[in-house]
Amino acid sequence: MASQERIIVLGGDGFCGWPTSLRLSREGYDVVIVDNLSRRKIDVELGCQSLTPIRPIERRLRTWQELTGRTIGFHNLNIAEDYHELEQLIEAVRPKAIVHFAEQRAAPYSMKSPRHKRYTVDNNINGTHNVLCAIVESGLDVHLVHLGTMGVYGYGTAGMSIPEGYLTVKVDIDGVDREIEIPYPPHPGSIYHMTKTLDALLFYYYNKNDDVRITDLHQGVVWGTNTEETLLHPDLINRFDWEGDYGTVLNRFLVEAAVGHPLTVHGTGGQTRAFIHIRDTVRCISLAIQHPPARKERVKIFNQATETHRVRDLAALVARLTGAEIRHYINPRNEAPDNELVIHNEQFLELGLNPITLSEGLLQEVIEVAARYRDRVDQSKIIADSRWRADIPLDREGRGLQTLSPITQTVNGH
Ligand code: NAD
Ligand code: USQ
Repeated sequence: MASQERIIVLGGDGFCGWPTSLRLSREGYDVVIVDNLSRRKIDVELGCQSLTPIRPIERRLRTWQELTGRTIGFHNLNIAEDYHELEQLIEAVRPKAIVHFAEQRAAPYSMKSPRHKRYTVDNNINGTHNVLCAIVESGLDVHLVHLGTMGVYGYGTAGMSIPEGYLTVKVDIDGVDREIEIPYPPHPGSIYHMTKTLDALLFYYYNKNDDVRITDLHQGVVWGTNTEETLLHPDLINRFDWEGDYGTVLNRFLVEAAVGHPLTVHGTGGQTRAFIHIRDTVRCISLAIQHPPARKERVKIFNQATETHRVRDLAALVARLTGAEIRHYINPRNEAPDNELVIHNEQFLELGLNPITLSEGLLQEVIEVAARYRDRVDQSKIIADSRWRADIPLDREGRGLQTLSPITQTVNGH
């Protein structure tokens, strides 16, 4: 890597952005974080806190500087609103790449109310558009690396493997069969996921019209909490979401087990999702920065996920490791009760990613973190109370598998 290469990390105070910023700094990049700390404010709105005691950003950065001698810059900007400041920052920093994590990322939060739907759309779409527009206005050749989601594809695969972004289809052109590649048809399952499909259209346009070099990482559900760098000092600890809106499924099950709450399986637990450990998230982003698309190359899309699991299998695994009770709740979401999911992810493997897969060692590590901080969990915030439609009843107790199927069918129409 050439010395003095700079990277701007948008959303660098968040769950994926913080460990990525540390990793990139350690690799020798000059890192500048932009974050409006909205995620910390949402904790206040929801009346809960990260399982782990995260420090203020200023203290995080001071401790990193004391430990490593490396400085990470910080700018408190709202990328969805502070366009002029963002554009000036890009011109001043002249980054090799911008890594874009700065979006409202919880599907349940995006479905809570009309206000939350509108906030998620305004924040995510304006933010992404401002970044693209500012790159073009700066006149610089900046590689944009965006964190997207596997959820843009939906989770129904019609019996095939989900390709990395582009689908090969056969069409009849003037009576001759031709194969063409088209962007995979979007099939979002929440307002949040929908914003990621709209982001993809913005990328398509700015890549086509302005030759902006873009990598879109379609990431699966992230689990785990620590990376090599966040383990260096307690001040560097990563955030860990567990409550009903932001907590993701496997991390939630591990916290629920630690506090003696039943594991909250939504519906039958037949949903299959793609997963990645946070340590592979940071590796993948580093690899994506090292392998930018060529100028005028189309948007490069990677599936950033290393394995797939069915929700009820994850619950069974956590129950076996911890003795936790499994309980089935009416699914608050409008999603298929069962799905198969097979994905392609060869591009990162070819670049040298050696994937971390679900192992008892790594699960134990998270179980230990959960046990250490379990007093910080307010159990009344565990059940997901955001529902995809007003006619889905809120289930605080868990109805049991016997009564579940008819209720799910009536409510969700599946
Ligand atoms: P997070 O909420 O922990 O971090 C997002 C950060 O962006 C926060 O620090 C927040 O304050 C900041 N931010 C939000 N809007 C902003 C704005 N307008 N201006 C400036 N800063 C803003 O989320 P995360 O889990 O780190 O996710 C990061 C990205 O990765 C998201 O785009 C998400 O869609 C994607 N992703 C996450 C997961 C996961 O399981 N966590 C999985 C797949 C994809
Ligand atoms: N689920 C449960 N019980 C729970 C929580 C979730 O059964 O207590 C189920 C959900 O109903 C869903 C599945 O587990 O079927 C995954 O839910 P999740 O909350 O772990 O993940 P999701 O809402 O899809 O969103 C997360 C991140 C998001 C990212 C996405 C990747 O919050 O930012 O985009 O994972 S993906 O799922 O591949 O689209």
